[in-house]
Amino acid sequence: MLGMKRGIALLLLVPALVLAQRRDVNYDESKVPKYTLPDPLVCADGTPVRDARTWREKRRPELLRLFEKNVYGKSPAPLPSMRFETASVEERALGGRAVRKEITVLFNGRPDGPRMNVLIYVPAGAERPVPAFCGLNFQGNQSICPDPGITLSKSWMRSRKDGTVINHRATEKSRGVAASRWPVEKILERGYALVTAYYGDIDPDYDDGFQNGVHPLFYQPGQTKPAPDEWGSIGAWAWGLSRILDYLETDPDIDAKRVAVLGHSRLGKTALWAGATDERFAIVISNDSGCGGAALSRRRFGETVKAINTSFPHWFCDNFNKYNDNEDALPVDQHELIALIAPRPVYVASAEQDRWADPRGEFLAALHADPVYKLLGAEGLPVKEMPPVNHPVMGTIGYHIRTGKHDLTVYDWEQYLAFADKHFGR
Ligand code: GTR
Repeated sequence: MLGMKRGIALLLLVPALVLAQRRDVNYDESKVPKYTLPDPLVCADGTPVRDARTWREKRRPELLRLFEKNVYGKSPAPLPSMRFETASVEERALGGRAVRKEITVLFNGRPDGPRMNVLIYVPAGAERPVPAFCGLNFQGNQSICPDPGITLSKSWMRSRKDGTVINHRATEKSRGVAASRWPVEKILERGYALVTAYYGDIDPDYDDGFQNGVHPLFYQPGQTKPAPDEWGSIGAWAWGLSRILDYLETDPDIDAKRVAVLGHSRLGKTALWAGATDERFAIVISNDSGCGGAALSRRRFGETVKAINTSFPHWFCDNFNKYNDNEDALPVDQHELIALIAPRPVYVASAEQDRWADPRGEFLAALHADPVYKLLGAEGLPVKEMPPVNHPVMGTIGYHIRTGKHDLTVYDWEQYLAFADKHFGR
């Protein structure tokens, strides 16, 4: 009884706490505290990194371990029993403009185990293998395009008042609801394949103590949840992107050496971590990823480490909680996450009204990753100051801030297509 009362009191308290937090968020540039960023080109033992070899052999592995231990947690290797099954192929999808395929990834090889449904559109008539954009979606594969041939997701989803998700299951009404974020025909016309999967197939996005999704497949005897330095949900989603790439390496239609990984918001954080941990991703694109993504944690502008750990206790590893209101103690900051992608092309995008994600902090992280790109002989970021809105810059590091709100838009995609054309030599 007492437990129940406490439960109810907590239930009442949590939204109040979240509100209080949102009220004292800092949106005032003059109130950004003074901070010193860790130098990506100085090792933990003080050794300066003056050549590519020291970066590759010493500093890069060290930074990767620091991010695993303190931020996202360490992810396991895939199970040898993992299997791919072709669920459907339609040679004349989208009025003949595309081949549509659906692939099931059985994470432990068993049909009753967790599975991910991957949707692939390959441009019809293109010379194959083609390069691809690959990213997770928020509301099921059927949400990205009104194509009636896409299998409706049966996975758990957050219910929505608009009738697209009822009782945690997607409805027919959800077909194409996210189409503005996925300009499929434009991507195909430009000669790229599009590869996507629902992020909840890998791990449903709520705090259940990691009893569902892929985490339990990897528990040691007696283990019931990830250790403080083991993967949270972002780690799992990024791991899932790598499993999609494992499949793409077996698909003769796709050039797996030219796959750009992209994501919006929490899935932008995920795309960056996937690109940092898996060097097979040739280009990495972060759309409005914010705190725990491209934005510098030490700025404490908009969403903070404490705010994100409070609202989403399952996204990062448990050790990340040590940095709530304690950002200066972090042995890394997010510019070093971008640096882990070097010298591969990376694009960071912000939106003017998306102050919660700290656009300036996202730009500065890209800027402070630049020395690593330069050390490795890449062009890096071609500017030193934040460009005006709607003025994209594209070196090996790309950046734009566009007008408008937190979203993934056709404008964003136009820049990503141009960036991929540039780097894939098209
Ligand atoms: C917000 C969260 C952000 C961002 C966003 C999203 O509530 O605070 O960090 O990830 O969700 O993913 O849409």
